[in-house]
Amino acid sequence: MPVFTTACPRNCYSTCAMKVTVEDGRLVAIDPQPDNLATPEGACLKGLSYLERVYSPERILHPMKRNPAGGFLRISWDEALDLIATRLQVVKAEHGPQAVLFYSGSGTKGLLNGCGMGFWRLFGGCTTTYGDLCWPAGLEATRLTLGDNLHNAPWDLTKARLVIFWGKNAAETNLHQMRFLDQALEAGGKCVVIDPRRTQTAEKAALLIQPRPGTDGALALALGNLLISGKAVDQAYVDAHVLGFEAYSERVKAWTPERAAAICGIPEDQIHELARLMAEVPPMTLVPGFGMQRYTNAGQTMRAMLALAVITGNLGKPGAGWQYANLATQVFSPERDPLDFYPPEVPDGVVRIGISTARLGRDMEGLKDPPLKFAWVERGNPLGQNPDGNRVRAAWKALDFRVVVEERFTDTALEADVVLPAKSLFEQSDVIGAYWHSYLQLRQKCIEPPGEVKPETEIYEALGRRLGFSEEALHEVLPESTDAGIEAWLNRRLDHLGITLEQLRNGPVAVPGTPDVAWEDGHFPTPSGRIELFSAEAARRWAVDPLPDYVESAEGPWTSGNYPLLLLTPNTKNSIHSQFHMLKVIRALGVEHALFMHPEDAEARNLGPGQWVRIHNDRGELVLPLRLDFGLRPGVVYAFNGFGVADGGSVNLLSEGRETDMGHGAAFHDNRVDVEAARP
Ligand SMILES: Nc1nc2c(c(=O)[nH]1)N[C@H]1C(S)=C(S)[C@@H](COP(=O)(O)OP(=O)(O)OC[C@H]3O[C@@H](n4cnc5c(=O)[nH]c(N)nc54)[C@H](O)[C@@H]3O)O[C@H]1N2
Ligand SMILES: Nc1nc2c(c(=O)[nH]1)N[C@H]1C(S)=C(S)[C@@H](COP(=O)(O)OP(=O)(O)OC[C@H]3O[C@@H](n4cnc5c(=O)[nH]c(N)nc54)[C@H](O)[C@@H]3O)O[C@H]1N2
Ligand SMILES: [Mo]
Repeated sequence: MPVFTTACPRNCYSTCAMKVTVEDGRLVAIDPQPDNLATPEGACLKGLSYLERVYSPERILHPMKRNPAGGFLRISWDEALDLIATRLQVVKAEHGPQAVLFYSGSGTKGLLNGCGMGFWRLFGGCTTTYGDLCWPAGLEATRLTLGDNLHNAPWDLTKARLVIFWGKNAAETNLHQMRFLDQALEAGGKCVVIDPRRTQTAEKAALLIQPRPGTDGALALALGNLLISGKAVDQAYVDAHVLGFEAYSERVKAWTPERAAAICGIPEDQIHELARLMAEVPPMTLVPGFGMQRYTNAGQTMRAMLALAVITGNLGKPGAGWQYANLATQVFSPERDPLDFYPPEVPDGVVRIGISTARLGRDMEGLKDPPLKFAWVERGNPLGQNPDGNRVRAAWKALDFRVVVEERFTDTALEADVVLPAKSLFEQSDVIGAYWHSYLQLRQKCIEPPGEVKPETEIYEALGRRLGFSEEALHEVLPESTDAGIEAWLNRRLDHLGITLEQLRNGPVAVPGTPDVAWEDGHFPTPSGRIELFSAEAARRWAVDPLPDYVESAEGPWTSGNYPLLLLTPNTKNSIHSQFHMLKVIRALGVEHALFMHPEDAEARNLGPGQWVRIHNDRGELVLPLRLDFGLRPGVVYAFNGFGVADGGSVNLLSEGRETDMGHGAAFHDNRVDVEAARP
């Protein structure tokens, strides 16, 4: 039976290598591919559930058209493409190409994803988004400080003696990291977790700090103060590499542990204890997650946290560092760098990069000259995953025509005029990178697409012909759609690295020249060439204080209005956003959309477990069953993101469309609500 080496392309830290067995053209087994040293144990439950997902009866296998009487009707590819081409020509003639919105999400990784924008340029242009829902505040904070986003190899964590998971729940979102943590702990290391929730990761912690959401900046500044006054600074490292240490020292003086404890709502002792660990247990690896960078003060918070690794000299050494994002695999140059989150200063005249993805609904409604009329969505589910869901839905419904390329009926696809069936990861080859390890991997074609499924490249090719584009023009932006054509296209992308597709077919290949220890050479590509605790660029670009600072997050203040509870909407183990949780094998494990609350808050509202509750604020409401969580910080509630109308509605019906202070991210967790019994 043929066995293929491939890799999971989901937007996830682990990006696991897998061995896939195919029998009679059907996937029959998924096994570990141990050559990826970051994921030798193989895929998680989600990865294993592809055996169900690919053949799920819920999968869309044919083009579908909205039925005016409700639901969708199967149509032929010819009818679907003719309909779309006609609508596109009308919109272009009446309003110009920029009346078309091209929206792409993070549903899958791959170099071929770049073809979409190539097609829309050929069309004459379009409108698209800037910013990103995921991680840009942290990326930008790190880039401003260190000059780039790189970190030590995943397995280097075994050498750390103090590991701090700060706003990261690796036990659920980066499972493979836990094995390296266990090895560090077995060798005598200690783990600290900082999270308002007592997560699965916290079960490994010697110290759990549960700050009030959005206040980590104050905690970090107080820790800086204690480290300096306690003489825990690595002065030689600071003298050699750091810009702005004096100014930073002055800044943190005002941050007494007492003041920070009051803001964070934590015992002062915990701040002293953590400072003592940071001073006495080298090497330290800080592992910040994406939790605290989903607030309006996120970038400044992340800068304040990163300063702690910098002043203690915990960079450029084994077992030390700041493990936020490792962009070593960003070695390809697509048309527009996916990490270029900023709207361009000079419009390019063809593509209007005019919508902040964090404010999708409001910005879509606000566009003029031309207004938006048509939308094309691929790899994304904006009606479920973008903030201010009601506003996004209203803006979406106000369009004349909507096309969604999808595997299944998401909240967004349910509101489309035409839904085109999307490939799965096993049905077209592509090369994928990662953001935790530095392997390039081949996401290899193992089976033929089922039903009438076509990969996006083929959809664009067929649509382009309908629109009258020449073969020559089309194939400047798209590969030939045969397997050989795709492979030749991918091989050309790999040329400059001296890596071939044949090598990748056998297993993951690390990007040449990536060391296990980042920043060992002490070269920091910032404007000054030094680590910038003081960043003039931060101040100029984002209008923030040039030093790390604590500013209250938008909905953070203790006294905030009518809505007393802070709603967090993190990720959960057996789902990736709006993917996986609908599968039977996953449901069997009890994945459910619920509101989690501390018993004290439930008691104060006379609510009990299992009861249906209404979670509400000025933006929207959601009715979910209540679950009690004794490990949660009182005053904080949470519900997992990723669920949609089929399970009662997305948590984003409650979130504001609001950007982070830097990087044009989305401040999802900056979100106040109240909860009451739902009326029967
Ligand atoms: N199983 C699974 N894995 C995934 C994903 C998934 O959906 N499911 N998604 C992938 C993607 S796209 C991403 S972005 C990553 C995200 O993975 P993580 O980096 O782990 O991020 P989150 O789950 O957003 O939040 C992490 C933790 O931050 C905490 N938190 C929230 N607010 C604060 C705060 O103010 N301070 C502190 N200290 N903590 C806070 C939350 O309680 C949560 O436990 O995971 C990736 N991996
Ligand atoms: N409230 C709240 N909201 C959040 C977050 C949060 O923490 N809280 N987290 C945010 C984060 S970190 C992220 S990354 C985003 C993720 O949000 P999105 O980028 O929208 O991601 P997904 O739901 O993972 O995937 C969207 C769709 O892509 C489809 N898809 C997968 N592969 C392919 C393919 O090859 N082709 C096509 N055409 N489609 C495909 C899947 O079927 C899925 O329905 O959500 C964000 N939303
Ligand atoms: Mo994300």
